[in-house]
Amino acid sequence: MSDTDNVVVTQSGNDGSVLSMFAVLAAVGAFVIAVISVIVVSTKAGGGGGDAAAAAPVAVTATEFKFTPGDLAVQQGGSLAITNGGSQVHNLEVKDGPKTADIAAGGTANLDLAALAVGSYEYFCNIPGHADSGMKGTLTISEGAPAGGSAAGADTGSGVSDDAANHGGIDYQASDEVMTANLDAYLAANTGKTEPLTEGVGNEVLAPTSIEADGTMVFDLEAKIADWEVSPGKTVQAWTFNGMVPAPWIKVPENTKVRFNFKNSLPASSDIHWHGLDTPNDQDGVAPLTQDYVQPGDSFVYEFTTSGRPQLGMYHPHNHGQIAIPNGMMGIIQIGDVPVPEAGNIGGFEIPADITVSQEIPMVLNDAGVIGLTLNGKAYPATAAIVQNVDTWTAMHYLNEGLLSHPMHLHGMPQLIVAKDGIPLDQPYWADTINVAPGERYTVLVHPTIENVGAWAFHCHILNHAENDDGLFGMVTAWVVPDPNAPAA
Ligand SMILES: [Cu+2]
Repeated sequence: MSDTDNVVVTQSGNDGSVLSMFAVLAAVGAFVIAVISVIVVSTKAGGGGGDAAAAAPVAVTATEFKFTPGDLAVQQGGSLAITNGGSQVHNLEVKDGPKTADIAAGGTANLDLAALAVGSYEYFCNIPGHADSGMKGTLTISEGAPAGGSAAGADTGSGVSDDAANHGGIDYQASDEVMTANLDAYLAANTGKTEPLTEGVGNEVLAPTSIEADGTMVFDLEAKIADWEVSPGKTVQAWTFNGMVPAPWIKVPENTKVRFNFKNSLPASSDIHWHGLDTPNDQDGVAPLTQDYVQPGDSFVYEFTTSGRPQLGMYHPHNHGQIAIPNGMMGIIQIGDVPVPEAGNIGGFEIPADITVSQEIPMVLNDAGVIGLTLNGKAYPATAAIVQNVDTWTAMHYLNEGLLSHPMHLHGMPQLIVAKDGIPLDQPYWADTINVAPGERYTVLVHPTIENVGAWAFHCHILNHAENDDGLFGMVTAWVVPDPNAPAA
């Protein structure tokens, strides 16, 4: 196997038989939803505080990923009673104003708004990524009792009900209609019937700028802010390498000299850390520990010789990493080829002696910053389907560049884990769900047989990373195994 044999799937749809999958795909419309229930706890306002405020606290509930109600009206001098009805930690911060401490799932907090003058304010959850996922709204402070009063004891005004049949006030039928429309759009784009749903594709393989006489491969990487369309109509100001999210995929052979000309066009100092690669200490890219900051407008040259063994690294800034990485500065750097297991029996499956990897798929996970809950920088329905023919071997490289763990679950076929953090496993093993923690990499092989024909859901199994009130969203895509016996469309 050589690098040139490998095909990077970014948008699929080049396989005519995929079109014949439509019937199967339609039947998959209910994928995931069958196992997902959205748990949203509604609340009424707690009892009033007993202090002399003109009105009792206004109730607001935080869930993944919204506040209910979204628009808050509070009389001047009043307060908020916040309940975390979700499954993650949330908080509530008024922009340039007061904020709560973090509130654990099921917890409550009161927020005194007495310091706020009459006017309109933005408020949000300040956990990274949550505001961008929808946890924000408008707070209006009024002189008298607010019109339509969302005061204590009143209904929240958004149809939220304590009725157990309708947790969180979701209109299930409307939700299904949105989900069906999203699936139709996803399928049409992934079968080439329509243009891609978003502009821009990440993980493009980076060609060397030059290769010097001694074989040194030279690459140019520029850190810069660029527009990035995460999902249809949602374009954000991403922090990028070379304008794409994820960053360009760098593939280099073993035992090879590399040089990276890094230019920093960000408004912040930066660096590049080669996470998981063998480098000399002064090339590890951790300013100011191993090098000076690379200031805005400045450049830095990284040089090292790649390892003599295969490695799967990720590259990202260390300096201001908590902002830069979730906002998009995350990429794969791969040394050598995919490790494949030796012939034999693994967990009851016969592994042949002559495995050829027919395609390599990057799977860069994120959950925060302006990019948010995404696969390869795109949120469903803008995610790319993975298309794999029967009896072939696909390698997938998971890299988690986010702040949370993501149990990545493939329906229908198990995944053979062949490397952890780029290091080949002596004893590869099969799993249908692989929990990828921040910083981790897993390389897996998938091998569908004729029994596996169909379009299979593939998603993060933290339920609210894959579903919201509009059905499937975020970290969801499909793994499509075309029927080799289907007539060409
Ligand atoms: Cu997840």
